[in-house]
Amino acid sequence: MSKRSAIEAWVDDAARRARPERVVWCDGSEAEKERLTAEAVRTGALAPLNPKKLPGCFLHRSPPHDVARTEKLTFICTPKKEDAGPTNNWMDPAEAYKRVGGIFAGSMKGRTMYVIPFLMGPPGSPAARVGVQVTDSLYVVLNMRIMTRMGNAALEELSAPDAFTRCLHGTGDLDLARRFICHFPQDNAIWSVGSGYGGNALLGKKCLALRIAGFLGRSEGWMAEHMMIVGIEAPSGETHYIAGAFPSSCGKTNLAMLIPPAAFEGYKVWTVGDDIAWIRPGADGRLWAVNPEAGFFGVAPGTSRKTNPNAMAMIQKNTIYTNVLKTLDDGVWWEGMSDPPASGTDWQGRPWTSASGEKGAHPNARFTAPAAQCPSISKHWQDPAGVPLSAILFGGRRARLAPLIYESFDWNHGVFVGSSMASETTAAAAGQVGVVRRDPMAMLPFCGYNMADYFGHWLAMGRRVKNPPKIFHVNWFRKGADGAFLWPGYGENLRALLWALDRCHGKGQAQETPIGLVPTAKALNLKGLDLPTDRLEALLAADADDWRTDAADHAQFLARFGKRLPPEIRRQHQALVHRLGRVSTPAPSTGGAAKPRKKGKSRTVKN
Ligand code: SAT
Ligand code: MN
Repeated sequence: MSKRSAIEAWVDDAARRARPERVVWCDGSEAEKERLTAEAVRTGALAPLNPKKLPGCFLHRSPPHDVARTEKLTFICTPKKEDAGPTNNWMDPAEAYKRVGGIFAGSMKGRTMYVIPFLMGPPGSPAARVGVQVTDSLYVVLNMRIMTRMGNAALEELSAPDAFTRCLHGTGDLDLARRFICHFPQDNAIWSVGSGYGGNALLGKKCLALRIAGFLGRSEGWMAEHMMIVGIEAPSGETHYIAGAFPSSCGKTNLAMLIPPAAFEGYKVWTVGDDIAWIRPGADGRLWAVNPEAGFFGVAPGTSRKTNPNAMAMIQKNTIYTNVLKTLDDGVWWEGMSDPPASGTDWQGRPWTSASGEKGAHPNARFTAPAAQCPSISKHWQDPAGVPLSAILFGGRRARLAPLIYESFDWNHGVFVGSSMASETTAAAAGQVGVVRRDPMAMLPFCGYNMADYFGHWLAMGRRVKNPPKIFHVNWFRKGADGAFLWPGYGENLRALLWALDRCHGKGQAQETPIGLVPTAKALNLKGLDLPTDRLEALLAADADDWRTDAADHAQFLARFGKRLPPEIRRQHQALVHRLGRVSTPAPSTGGAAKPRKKGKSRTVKN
């Protein structure tokens, strides 16, 4: 069998089902990009933008009911329901193939079916994986071209004729009643119909690189995580890498591209990835991470020259903008980018004025830009071996509860901390925004199998490596009694990252509390930052009552997994409850070494 024959047979099968007028194989070339872009402009899928201001940039507007991932319509189709677990929607594979197949049948009549071979991961990397997506959406093709290595480059990497993920996508009629995003981990296949948006339709991203890859990684001994990857270069020239899991729209892109505050001259921050990390053990006993993607599908609102100058520089050319406002001179704008223009065309194509009080851009408006255009891109971002991880961060949006940063006691406790993650929901997924939900490892919507087994896999990975990264929890979003954020965030987050790296190197003062190791007030480098002592104390405090309430809520969440929950996670929970009951959580002391408070057994821990 030739390398292409299994792909050809599968594409023929897809074409027999969808009955397109023609089938076009994408090669990933520049000439093809020009041709397809012109076609997208002709059909209205893309609108040209000002070629002087934004060369090679285009605007796409989605129908208003197709602007975010639809988690309710996303299914894991394992033969046994228990294998999908209580946190996933499950559908019997036979039923899913029938239902989705029924909607897909004949859906491309009179249309073109594009065949996109694509590679996730650096070329030549043992971590890289090939997928083939069929789709009738030019918008999807042009986004996949940025987000993956598309075309011949992917076919060259195919290790065996059958070694590709089958990604079937059809736009359908976009009716929510006929929208399904189905994953078949056992078949290495994804069938998605009825949406043209982001994670629902760019099947290399969440569907392959997290849900299917996670399933494969579990049996093959690696991890597919919803993590950005960043390198911090010290003035000495040494660079250390950190991976961080945060839910969608919680600042992974900003963190991966941060600019050090003025007081940190000589530090450089290098971007490896902003959304997904594939992590595997290296021969040296450390964990190594690659970014499987080739571009950034970032949230536009809130992105500005102040919050993320690297992203702003990156998206000035060759970028697809989705659901942003178009200015009168064919530029783009979104809330939080700059002072609003007086008028323009909003994300739904309607005339808009700044006085209207309406949003110009959708809160989940996006830019799709090639990673290579990012000024802070790491020279190792395509390294086949990846980068070695010193630390892993878990974080969410939590107005209360979690301190700015704390360190877990060890790997297993870190996994437990990851399992306890919670965050306020954002516009990246359809549904209510701002409600706190449990989102372990930021993987709740992306875990392709039973999450209890996923926790087990995390625990097992820790046993496999001699020098696992240290695990921290961060919260940039804590608010004071007045409802204002306590921490300035953005570039200033480097201060917390440097404390984490200090801890990895046997430095950095910490205070032991029931929840983990919290920096002493003096341990954070606050040079050049005007942060009143009471704000710092509030940022680092862990209120025992709040934590007891949270532990009870976490227990309820964990109970959903029943007997399948690894005993170690239960044991960690019991230990936390025990510590919280026994020790009153101290507020951090501002006077250097911490003093135990009340009956507490808190102490300063060197490392
Ligand atoms: O829509 S995507 O899943 O691609 C973006 C996100 O939610 O992180
Ligand atoms: Mn994401």
